Amino acid sequence: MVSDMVSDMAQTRLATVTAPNDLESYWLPFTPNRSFKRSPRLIVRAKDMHYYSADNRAVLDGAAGLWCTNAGHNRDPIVAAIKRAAEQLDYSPAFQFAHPAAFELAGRVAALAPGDLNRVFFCNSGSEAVDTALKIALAYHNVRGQGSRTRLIGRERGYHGVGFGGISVGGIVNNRKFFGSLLTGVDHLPATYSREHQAFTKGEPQWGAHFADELERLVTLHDASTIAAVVVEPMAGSTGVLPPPQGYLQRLRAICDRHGILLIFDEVITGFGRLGYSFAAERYGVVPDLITFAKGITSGAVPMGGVIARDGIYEAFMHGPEHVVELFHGYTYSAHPLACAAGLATLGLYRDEKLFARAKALEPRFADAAMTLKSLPNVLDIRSVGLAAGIDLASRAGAPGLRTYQVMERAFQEEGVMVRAAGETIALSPPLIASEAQIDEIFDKVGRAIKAVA
Ligand code: PXG
Repeated sequence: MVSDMVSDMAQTRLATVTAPNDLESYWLPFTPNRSFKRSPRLIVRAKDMHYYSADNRAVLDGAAGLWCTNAGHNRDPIVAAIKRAAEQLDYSPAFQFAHPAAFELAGRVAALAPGDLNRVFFCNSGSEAVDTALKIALAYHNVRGQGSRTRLIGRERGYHGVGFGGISVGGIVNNRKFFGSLLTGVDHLPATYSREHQAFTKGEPQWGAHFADELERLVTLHDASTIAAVVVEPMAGSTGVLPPPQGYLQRLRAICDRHGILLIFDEVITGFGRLGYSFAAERYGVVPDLITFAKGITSGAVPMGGVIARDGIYEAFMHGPEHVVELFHGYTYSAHPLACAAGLATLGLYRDEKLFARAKALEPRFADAAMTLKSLPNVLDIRSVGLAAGIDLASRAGAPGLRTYQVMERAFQEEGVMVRAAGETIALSPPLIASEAQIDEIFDKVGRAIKAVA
């Protein structure tokens, strides 16, 4: 029979795939594949503050993976919790059924969030969290009879993942220009950064709150009755660590309130301690309507993301016949048992080791260490907030991004520290367990790498 032949062939292929150890099959994300494959950077294990490369070199993690391993790597309680969960319940359907750890984790996340941000929707990544939040915002207005509110406002230099929603409200040209017309009805606030007014600021710059008033301009242009939501990162991470100007987020909140526009904080990076608090919303004393999170919820150990909504948003959906789905949205792996187990263990570690307070206490030391690089060649600006720092380097003539790429490579291969190269910025965001000595070590090593490629 044909079907038998097909399955025989498939079986043969499976049997013959015996790890040819070829670098070609894997198409790496957000990576220059050809240069990577010429000189691969392979990580084979990790523990606490260090990675170990394939040639068994210890590499200090200056970036918490991709801003996610906030509790450090391979922490025993997280590993044990994942193991236990895998043995007990590999999967239970996310729709129409649930498992206890999902409720427990939602409750713990809600307890960390400020104000009446009490309802937690789970997904598997920051990109999904952003799409989920944008959809909740649109549907919220719709179920309240304000279906004309369809417009979404993002911000230049914003990063909100790579779904079509996220790249539409995002403000990074390379993430947008290849991908067609994106979502329609999107507009953008200006970025809040000005080197002229803000260079070498520790923490939130004094200058720039007025950028929030651009939202009033967009309301005048489009009319509030067409605007559903504004989404911003409280601190823009991916485009180079841009802390919000003092008073900026408060002003955005006030303008949104005035016009019935939902305010979404994308806290995929700022959530879970990066700025010394559970969420940036707490640091800035601003309660948004929706918070997106991911990354630090499991310290990167299992993919997970989610959205926290204020009570009133959830309640707006709880109408109509009780057997009918209220929000037509969700993922096969929403609240996956392994992710929930990892999340619970991670939040336990944050609590037991007081890691958010630790990040806050380390902030001045971290900022001082960052600023020691001020006079190195090609350094144009250094910004820091919480345990995050961005170092802008002058680009090489005709080769944008090359200098930071070289610093990243040199740092990894020669100095034994992992950093992120984002455009013309080197970004640093170590796990919150970093010691003072390790913070100094990170900046010493980065400084040597910057000098080496000058
Ligand atoms: N929102 C924000 C604010 C993010 O920073 C996402 C959404 C998307 O998350 P996922 O899980 O879908 O990747 C992010 C992700 C970097 C870097 O080097 C930043 C991110 C991811 C990878 C690298 O700055 N942020």
